[in-house]
Amino acid sequence: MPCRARFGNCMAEQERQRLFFALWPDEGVRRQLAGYFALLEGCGGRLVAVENLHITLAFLGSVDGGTRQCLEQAADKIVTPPFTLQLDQLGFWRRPQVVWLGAEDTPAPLHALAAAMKRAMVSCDLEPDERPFQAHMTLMRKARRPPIRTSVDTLSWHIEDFALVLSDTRSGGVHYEVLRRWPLISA
Ligand code: 3AM
Repeated sequence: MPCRARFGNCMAEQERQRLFFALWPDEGVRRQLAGYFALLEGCGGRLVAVENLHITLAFLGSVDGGTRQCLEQAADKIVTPPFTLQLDQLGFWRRPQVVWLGAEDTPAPLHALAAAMKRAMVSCDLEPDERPFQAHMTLMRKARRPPIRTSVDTLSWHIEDFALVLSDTRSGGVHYEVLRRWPLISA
């Protein structure tokens, strides 16, 4: 049946949402992540709210309901085993002005997951980021200086799922809402 907006039942065709796939920490990991903020005191930027910390797997942009459905169906088919990410490095990207927490070693399942995300995007007619995936958790935005220390105490984060997240910009700042999670599974 064609969509007629005035009948209010055409969500799939009408409403666009700004979405991304992410690794989403639980409360325990978030508490540990907040411990790294003290190392960024001289960087001069704005700390990311603890409840917003995440690792982006793929930024999807502003998508309509049909595309969201397509992406969810593609995510249903992703088979990647759980893995542990050893977060052990602070880094600074000068141009986007972000300070991030990352890992010296990216586990193979994380590379596989990021690659699967790109394939999912292509299968839903979206253009994935051409740059190679670099796992990072943004801790600070609008940073002016790099952190003094780059090698930091390791946080071992065991990852058992990934999430589809809605990004909603409000007057008080950005708000993220986890819409759905998929468990990581071994073949
Ligand atoms: O995880 P990070 O901080 O690297 O910067 C945004 C954030 O990345 C990024 O998507 C993540 C979740 O919001 N992002 C926002 N707008 C973007 C855009 N137009 C974007 N990435 C690429 N293109």
